[in-house]
Amino acid sequence: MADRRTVIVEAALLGANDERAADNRRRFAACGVTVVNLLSSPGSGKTTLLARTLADLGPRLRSAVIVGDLATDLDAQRLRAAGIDAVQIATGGTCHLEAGMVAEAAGRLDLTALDLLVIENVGNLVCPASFDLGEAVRVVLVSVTEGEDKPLKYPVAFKSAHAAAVTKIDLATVTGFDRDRALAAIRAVAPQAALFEVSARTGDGLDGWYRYLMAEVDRRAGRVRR
Ligand SMILES: Nc1nc2c(ncn2[C@@H]2O[C@H](COP(=O)(O)OP(=O)(O)O)[C@@H](O)[C@H]2O)c(=O)[nH]1
Ligand SMILES: [Mg+2]
Repeated sequence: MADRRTVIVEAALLGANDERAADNRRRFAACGVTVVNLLSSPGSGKTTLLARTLADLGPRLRSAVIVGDLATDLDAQRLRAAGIDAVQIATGGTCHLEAGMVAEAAGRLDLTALDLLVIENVGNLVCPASFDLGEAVRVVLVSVTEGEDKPLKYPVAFKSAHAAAVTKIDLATVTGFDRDRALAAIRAVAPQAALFEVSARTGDGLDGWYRYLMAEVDRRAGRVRR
């Protein structure tokens, strides 16, 4: 009985979230903004990659970030220090962002003035995977310091991703990172995902990642860039 009640409550929660996510998706499309939901464990390098990416693409792309954490606005402060418009959501203990929180935060931005809105989700490879935020593109990061098996252990986040990036590749040698095993693990659970290997520190691999993002933005804006 207890189990059945748990399942029913979860289904209702997810159903309500899905409706709000569908509202968000319509609103984002109407404003012509490409929305990316960025998922990873805490510390995989989401904020660092975003700060560098959006600063580098700044001349070509109007962007902003909604960032979720359990507490503090430290990430929003870091992003603003890099010249990026950022709105912080403090979830107060909730381990993921929900579509309603994103709707409220998006209301504080002029969406029509943006090409790209990135949502940095709460650092967690489990809960955020189940909550649609209304994004067009879902990206999951896994760093070389986390071990090669994480995609196999936390498959839901990878299965639902349009793109996956291995981060901190500048640390691969020192951590004894087994690249072939890691890429095979990602490929096994996320054969659909575009795959990148990047270092936000050295800049390695960022070109391909930038091309992917720009192509996603241009596709929605109906532009062809050469
Ligand atoms: N060596 C190296 N360290 C990185 C890289 N990206 C992030 N870091 C470091 O990893 C730590 C966590 O990064 P952060 O961006 O806060 O991760 P988040 O929790 O996923 O947002 C910080 O100390 C960063 O300086 C990278 O490409 N190379
Ligand atoms: Mg962060």
